[in-house]
Amino acid sequence: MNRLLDVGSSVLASVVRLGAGSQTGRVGTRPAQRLVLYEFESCPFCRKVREAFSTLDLEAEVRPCPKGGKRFREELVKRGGKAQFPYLVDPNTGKEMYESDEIVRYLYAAYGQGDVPALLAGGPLNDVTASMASAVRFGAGTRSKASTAPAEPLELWSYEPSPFCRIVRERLCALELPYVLHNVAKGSGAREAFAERSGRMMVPYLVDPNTGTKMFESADIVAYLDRTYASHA
Ligand SMILES: N[C@@H](CCC(=O)N[C@@H](CS)C(=O)NCC(=O)O)C(=O)O
Repeated sequence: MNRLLDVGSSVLASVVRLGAGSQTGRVGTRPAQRLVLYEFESCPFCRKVREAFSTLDLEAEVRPCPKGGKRFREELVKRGGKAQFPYLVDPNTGKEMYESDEIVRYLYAAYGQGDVPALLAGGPLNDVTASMASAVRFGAGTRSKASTAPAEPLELWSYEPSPFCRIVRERLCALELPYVLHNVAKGSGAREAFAERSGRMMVPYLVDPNTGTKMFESADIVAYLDRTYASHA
């Protein structure tokens, strides 16, 4: 896709969702262990859950499940019984669940302050705008592309509505690359440590422990992911 159209449509996706996930808020108890999320980037229901993760300043171990993908879809069917996304696993409480609205309510009860903000609460308007955000991205991050599985999950510093982070998450998703999602929205308690570690406060930032790669710049990251993991049969 032409870069201008790519970035412009990604900005539009965030505008349609009124920037949900750009700022932390109503943050509560911190989980001892990272939560696990089966999802795919363009799924509107998964989007609402990722927005909640970003707003609640939570990290996730993301297992991308694009359509046509095998790596984690089959794992989820064995685990939860069906291929429906999103699916949350909380190793801290042993809870596992389908249904985005239920997941968002659970996250706010366990790791927020109870109430769910209007922008993330259930309701047709939120589902429609979350779907519109996928439509303006032409469904990027929906279908799998053949790839080699990494031995270790990658790590991405991101926040949900960043147009550049979205472009990277879409590719991680299409390639079914598992990754640790470090959310660093405005107000995040993780920002300072991240800036110290990476040298500047800018996202997306990718660390690939499999190759020792550390990099900024969405276009470069996407090119790196394709070069390193996409199958070129
Ligand atoms: N009511 C569910 C709807 C979830 C849903 O319909 N997810 C779609 C993706 S957007 C799905 O899992 N489709 C099956 C598939 O992708 O194979 C929720 O809010 O979580």
